[in-house]
Amino acid sequence: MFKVNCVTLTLFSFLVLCVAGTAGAAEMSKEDAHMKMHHLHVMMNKGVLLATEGSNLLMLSKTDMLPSVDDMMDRHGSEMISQSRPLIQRTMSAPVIMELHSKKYINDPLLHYTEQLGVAMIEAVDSLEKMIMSSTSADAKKMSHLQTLLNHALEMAAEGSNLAILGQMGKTGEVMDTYSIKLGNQMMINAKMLLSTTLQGKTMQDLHASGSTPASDQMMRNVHSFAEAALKVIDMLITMPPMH
Ligand SMILES: [Cu+2]
Repeated sequence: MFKVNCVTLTLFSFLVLCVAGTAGAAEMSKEDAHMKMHHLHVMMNKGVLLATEGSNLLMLSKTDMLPSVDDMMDRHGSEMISQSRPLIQRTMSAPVIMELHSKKYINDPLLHYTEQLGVAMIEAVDSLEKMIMSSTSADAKKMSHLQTLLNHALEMAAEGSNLAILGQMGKTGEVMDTYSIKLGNQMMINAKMLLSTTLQGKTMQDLHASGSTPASDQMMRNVHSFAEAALKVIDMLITMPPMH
């Protein structure tokens, strides 16, 4: 009788441990995991915004429009750009990502997506860090203007993405959530249109015709490599897997 009880007790303990083990592995629900990933996407978008806003300040500081603040603008812009990459990289290696890697979400498409998005964003930031901000020639000034438009396109996409994510969190009631998602999606689509209009517009064509081509001019080459990287990010933001 005692033997049977022992076996029963052992089996019972084993079952309890199994159930406890399963409960431990499932403590992060899929919804919870996706919510965490989307929080990271908001931070990554902020990383991109730091670089584009910094780049705009830097370009403005080279226009000699207000020399008394040019130095400050230059310093502030450079600082913002330099904070961008660490923010994106730190987010990509956040403890929650490591946690997801080690659990059942290792094959979750959203985890893979986040990594790819980070890589694409770093490429765009790379491009802004390398940008030559010379505005001495008339063509260089025009290129700065076009770069501002391209920066704005990427900013609009990042901000639109954040609005869409905010709506998907589902915390502000159905009417506002739906509005937030719709407005965010529209901003991302408009961002893509702005980018391609800037790249293919008459001003760009005239610059190429006047000799400032990607092959002959370093600044134009930078503008185009940024546009390519920015388009990749915008496309990825448009196709971000929804939270639910
Ligand atoms: Cu061009």
